[in-house]
This record gives sequence, C-alpha cells and structure tokens, in this order.
Amino acid sequence: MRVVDAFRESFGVEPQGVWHAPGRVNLIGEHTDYNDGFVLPFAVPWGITVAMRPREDDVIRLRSLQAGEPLTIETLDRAEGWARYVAGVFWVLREAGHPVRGADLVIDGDVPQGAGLSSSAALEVAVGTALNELYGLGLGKMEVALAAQKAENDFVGMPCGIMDQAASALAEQGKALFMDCRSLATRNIPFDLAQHGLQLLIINTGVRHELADGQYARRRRDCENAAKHLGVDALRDVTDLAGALTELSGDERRRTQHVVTENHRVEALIGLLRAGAVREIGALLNASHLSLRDQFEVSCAELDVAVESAIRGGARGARMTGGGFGGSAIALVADDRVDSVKESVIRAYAERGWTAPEIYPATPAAGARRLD
Ligand code: GAF
Repeated sequence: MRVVDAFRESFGVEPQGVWHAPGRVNLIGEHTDYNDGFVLPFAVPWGITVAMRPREDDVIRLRSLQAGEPLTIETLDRAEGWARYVAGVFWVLREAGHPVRGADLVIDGDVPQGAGLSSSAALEVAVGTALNELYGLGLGKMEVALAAQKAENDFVGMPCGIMDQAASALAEQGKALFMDCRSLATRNIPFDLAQHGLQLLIINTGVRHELADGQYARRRRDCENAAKHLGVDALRDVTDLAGALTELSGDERRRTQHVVTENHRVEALIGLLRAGAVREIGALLNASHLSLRDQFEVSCAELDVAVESAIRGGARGARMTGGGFGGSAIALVADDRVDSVKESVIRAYAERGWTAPEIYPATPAAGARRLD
C-alpha cells in the first residue's frame, strides 16, 4: 500500500495500523439532518486512507500524499486548512477526557475533487477510527461519528449535521443507511441496483460556488427560526404542514415546506425499496430536486442543468446531492440508457461553454474499517 510506503519513507518506521473511511452520496433526505429528520445516504468506493503510529508526546506529524509539505502540529489551535479536520478530532477526544496523545500519520485520499462527496467527513472519521483503536478508547461507530461532527462544528467552524460522518462510519457494502437524526437510530437497507438493471450515476459538476458555507449556516438558522415560530423543537415535529405554512412567511415558509416534505420523501422512498420497487424511486428524486431548487434555494445553474439534461437523456430520476451550490448531482438510470444520459449531460454543458462534468457510477461501499 502506498500509504505504508510513504509512512516508512517519512518516519523511518512501520505504521501501527492503516484505516480507511469513505465519502458518501446522499440518495435522499437533504438538509433534514440538522432538523432532527431522516436521511438515506450510502458510502462511495472512494475515501481517505490513513496510516498512523501513536507518539509518546503530544505532537502530530502529518503528511498528505495529495497536499504539499509535511506538517508538524505542536499546538492544535495553530493547525490550518485541511489539517484542522485532523487536529479537530484530536481536540474533541482530548476535551472529552480521552487519553489521546500525539501521532505520526500519512493520509491518502481518492475522493474526486470538487464532487461534494464529503472528503472532509471521511478524513475526520478515518482519524477518529484510527485513534479509537490505537488508544483503545472503546468508542462505538456512532460515537466516532459524533466526535467527528463535533470536530467540524466546534473546531473547524462548519455547523454541519450528523449525516456525512454517520454515513462514513456506519455504512455497509450494498446498503444505504437510513438514519433518524433525532434518535440516532440507524438501519442498513439493501440497495442493489444491478439486480434491477439500474445504475446510480454521479455527475460531478466540478464547481463549488463561494458562499456555500455562509449559505449553509443561514439555511440552518432559517429552519431554527421557523421551528421557534411554530413552537416546536425542530421542523421534524411539524405534522400539519398546511397549518404551519399559514403561520409562516418568506424564507422560513419555504424552508419549512422543503424540510417537512423531504422527510416524507425519505419515508416514501424506503417504502418503495422495501417493496422491491427500486425502479419507481425516480419521481421522488425529481421532487426532492425541485424542492431544493425552489424552496430551500441551495441549487445552482450547473446542478439544475445536470439534473434536467439527465432526465431528458432518459434518467428515471435525478437530483442534486449534498449541501448544494455545486458538487454533484445523482441520476438513476437504466443500464441501456447510460450512454444517452451521459451524452445529453455533456451536450448540455458544451452548449453553455462549461467544462464537461465527470460522470461515473457509484455502488454502495463499506463504512470505516481497518485495512492493515
Ligand atoms: C452537508 C452537511 F455536512 C450535512 O450535514 C447535511 O446537512 C448536508 O449538507 C445537506 O443534507 O453535507
């Protein structure tokens, strides 16, 4: 493994172990996690691999095969850029009183650039899983995911929900991960597309619009304000949508409409999966996209064109996936329509003078695990 070779070369000893944590795509349930709602992501076959060896002091020596010079972190607060995702996990575990000291580590990642497939969550979960084992912390997978989320919230400063870290930690091969983000109950649901003659294509727009983080925090605030207005703990608790909409206006009204209907779409999609009607889930994907575009307002021209041209090319359904403002769309496509969907999307991008998106199938991969 090249991460082991690089470790040996950098530190002159063998790593004590090698761990991998995957990125994710979200099938449905977007911007519902921080509203105590439902999500249905699955892990992708790409992620972060980390080779690690604990140290007897508190120093972290860090090398990434994708990013320039090796780094030495003596004070966690001083970590910068991507190294903050690593330092954040050490910080959370130490703050929680775990006996975590320093470590030498080498990181190797193969999550496609700009795809919005949660390489940051994969990095946090890979480091958390490694530290959990190396220091014998005895944490369960969900506890590792929660520590990773806390690192991102309180150390990196991105107010994300739990979906990405949970998917990376708990996913199983061939299955999607249904999660109730209030109770944190999870269920791995078989999601075998090949058996139904289907593929799930990722259409990587390669763009990430600025303001994405600021807009994310604003959406979260809109939802919290709407819940406050309605006198509920979270938008998850809205049962009478029509009644709620008469009480709200503007952004809060639109955000509520999205979150409440999106939770229902997750449940409906699970119902179809249980019935073995995978080919029928497309309409829910389409409805989710329209709601994210018009009510939650987190799409962008590149995502809309990807979704519309995929459907024109014969996709059974398509939607943006993840936080929005760039990243990837997903399209559910019958095997015999894959070429025409790809052609349609590539043509639509060319007509606008945009760089062709990368398009590749994703199958549900396993969650975080030790490789060596
Ligand atoms: C980002 C966040 F990190 C997730 O927690 C989730 O809110 C998602 O956007 C939107 O569904 O990936």
